[in-house]
Amino acid sequence: MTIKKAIIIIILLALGAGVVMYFYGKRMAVYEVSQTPTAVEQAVQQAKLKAEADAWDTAIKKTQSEDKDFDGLKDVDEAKYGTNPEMFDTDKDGLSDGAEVNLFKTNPMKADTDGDGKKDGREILDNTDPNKK
Ligand SMILES: [Ca+2]
Ligand SMILES: [Ca+2]
Ligand SMILES: [Ca+2]
Ligand SMILES: [Ca+2]
Repeated sequence: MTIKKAIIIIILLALGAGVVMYFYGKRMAVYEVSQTPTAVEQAVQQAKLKAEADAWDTAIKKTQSEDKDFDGLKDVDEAKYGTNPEMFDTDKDGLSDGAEVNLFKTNPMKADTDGDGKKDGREILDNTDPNKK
């Protein structure tokens, strides 16, 4: 092996090592960036959370403007049924006004819709029909 050949081999080896180190360094840089959220990503995340919170807030306010006592019956409907728009369970039978009207079809103004001596809420718990004696 001539000295010239040996030098060329050494240069090639050095180049190869340099290329490897170069790509390794780049990969590490990419890895670090992907592990640490950038300020932009954090801002985007925060904006998303805020938008979500705002959406909830709007939804709650909208519900409250239509259904003050959150019983599932809108204020306009409470006026129709004669129930108290500020009372969750107007006849105090254990069922909310909304549940009586929409779910059980019982009278939201009468604690004992069928008059059998058992309140509507009790009948639902006992699995009996609150609309039938
Ligand atoms: Ca209501
Ligand atoms: Ca009720
Ligand atoms: Ca009732
Ligand atoms: Ca009853």
